[in-house]
Amino acid sequence: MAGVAGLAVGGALGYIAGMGARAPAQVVTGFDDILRARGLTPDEARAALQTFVPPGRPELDEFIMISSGGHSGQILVIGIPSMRLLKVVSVNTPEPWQGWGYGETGSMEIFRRLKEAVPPKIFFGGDTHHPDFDRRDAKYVGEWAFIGDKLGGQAAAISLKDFKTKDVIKIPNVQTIHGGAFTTPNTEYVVYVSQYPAPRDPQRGGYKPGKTYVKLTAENYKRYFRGAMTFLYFDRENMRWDLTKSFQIELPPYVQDLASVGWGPSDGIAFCNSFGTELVSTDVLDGKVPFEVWWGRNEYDYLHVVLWRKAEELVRQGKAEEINGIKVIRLETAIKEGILYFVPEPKSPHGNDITPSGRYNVIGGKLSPMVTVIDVEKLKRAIADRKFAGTDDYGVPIIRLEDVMAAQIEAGLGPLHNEFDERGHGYVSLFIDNKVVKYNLGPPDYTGDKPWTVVDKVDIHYNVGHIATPESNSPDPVGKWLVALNKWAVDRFRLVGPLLPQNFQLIDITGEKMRVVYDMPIPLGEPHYAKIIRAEKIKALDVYPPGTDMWTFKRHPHAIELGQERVERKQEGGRWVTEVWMTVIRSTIRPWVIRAKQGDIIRLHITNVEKVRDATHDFGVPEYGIQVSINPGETVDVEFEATHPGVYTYYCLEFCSPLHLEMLGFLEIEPAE
Ligand code: RUQ
Ligand code: CUA
Repeated sequence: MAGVAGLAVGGALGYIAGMGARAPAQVVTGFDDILRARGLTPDEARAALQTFVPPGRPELDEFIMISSGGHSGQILVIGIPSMRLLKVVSVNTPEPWQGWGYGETGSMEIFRRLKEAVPPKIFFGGDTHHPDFDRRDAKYVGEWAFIGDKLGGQAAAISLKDFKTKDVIKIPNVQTIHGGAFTTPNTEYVVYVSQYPAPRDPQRGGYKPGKTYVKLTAENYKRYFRGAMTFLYFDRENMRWDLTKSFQIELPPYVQDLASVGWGPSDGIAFCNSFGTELVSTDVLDGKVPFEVWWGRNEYDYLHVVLWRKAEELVRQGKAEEINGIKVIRLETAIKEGILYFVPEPKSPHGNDITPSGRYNVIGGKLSPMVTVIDVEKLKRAIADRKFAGTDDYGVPIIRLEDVMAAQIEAGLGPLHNEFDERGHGYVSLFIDNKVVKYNLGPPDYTGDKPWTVVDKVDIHYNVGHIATPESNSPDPVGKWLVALNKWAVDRFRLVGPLLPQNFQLIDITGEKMRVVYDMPIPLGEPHYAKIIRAEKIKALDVYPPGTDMWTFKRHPHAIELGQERVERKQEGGRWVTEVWMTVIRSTIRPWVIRAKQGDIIRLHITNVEKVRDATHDFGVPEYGIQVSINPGETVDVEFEATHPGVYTYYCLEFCSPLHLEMLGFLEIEPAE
């Protein structure tokens, strides 16, 4: 015995000694040693210290960034300045870990409704673009986040109490959307603007997926295709989009692009850019001229100016028609009632963003090196004085750019999006120049002696789209950090194959010179926009109160306590239903045997009776595609049809305890005679 013990000790010592021999200890005593050992410059070391969040100090992430998950159809939650990914919230796409679309009744219901709304094919993808927060007096609140999905033409609402999606809908009468989500100053509505125009039914108007057909000719495009600006009402009590309280404004078939919603001096005004005001021609449709050539012909496109509070009034007066479940203000009505105006803007503009004072809308030129600034005071005056330069082909009044422009700033090539700080600066992303440019605004945002002047530039890597500063596009931004959402990373990360990550770059904007301090790889294509909020505004739950239904935040009608588990087999409308009230707790699923018959509806109500943080259990049924997540305190419903006989081992998928592997049960499905 003694001999064996001796051997073991000798072996262990030998191993340690061997390790020492392979990697001679480099004793690191001070900062300088680390810099030398890692070959870091003092600047790089400073950047590391600015962004580093040591283990156990989560409060050092002062801000939370909610980013579009791009093609994943989801939302990314990122801590700032650490740039650590904290969460992926499933929105438009099924996600197994969160049990989103894998048998849990509420999420299945959302996907069922989306499928019903879009007959050709249920949409399991994504092109999520722009998130926004709920607002009070135009300032971010942080109880809700909203996002739009371009490919799906969908709108989603996410509660920031539990960071779960509560509703996703297909927006009526549109095919794709881009300019959304943008919330109005007190979250009266969430604005979503269509991107590509869709055909309208020549008799009834409106667009129905899988139904509406109009022969594609230049003439029909002009006559029957339309865009739309949608004001969606979100019912925070019921946590559902409510189309009965929403409305839509029909727009000409230009390609509507990014939107913005004003406050303060611009309160009541919603904007969106456009391109493609050339419509389509027979040459385009015959394949002789490509779109990007045809749509570059006009020197100007139109900034759309929509008086949405007035539009709301028109809806109240019954001047909207109900089409496909939403009240629509037809284009003719919008023109006649004076709620829609155009301002010509340098061709193919992109972003338009409101400065903190609410006084200016700053427009990215995309193909023009200019950032064009619209003064809403002048704009309101021009509308009040009916000072127009004519109309477009549909009769929409056009306001002269000279009459409403405050300034043009020569920023550089490819200006896309603007963000702001509280010191009177704007920041614009330059897609072609690969830069972020900082400039002074004008009064009242900036009161110094060099308004509308570029003051700094920094190189980014590479192809920046949106940028984000904390609480920008609100009256209350924080000029501390700027995140550049870069589409290309090229050489910034270790090569992992031809498909490269995107690059979120953190830029310190506190000093006179902007400094890039961090590169964050994003292995999802391609997040468009992100919004950053003061972290203390987010008041997330740590556990749910016992028996909570996440779809109502109320006690679930089928929540039970430990010991109340039961199985009932009964007839319901001519069908057999096996209904089970279950609990999960470390390390037991109760009941651990469920017997049913082939053809039964299996209906489960599973309560996680845990009361401590992080004690989440999962519930999976193999071969039936069931996977749900039950967080501490939560009660979750699962329903599926027992189509195939067999004996199936259901089990918990979270390694929740030492006896996690024993956390299982059997579902016996007896064959039908
Ligand atoms: S827009 S950069 Cu939606 Cu610019 Cu993507
Ligand atoms: Cu519960 Cu593993």
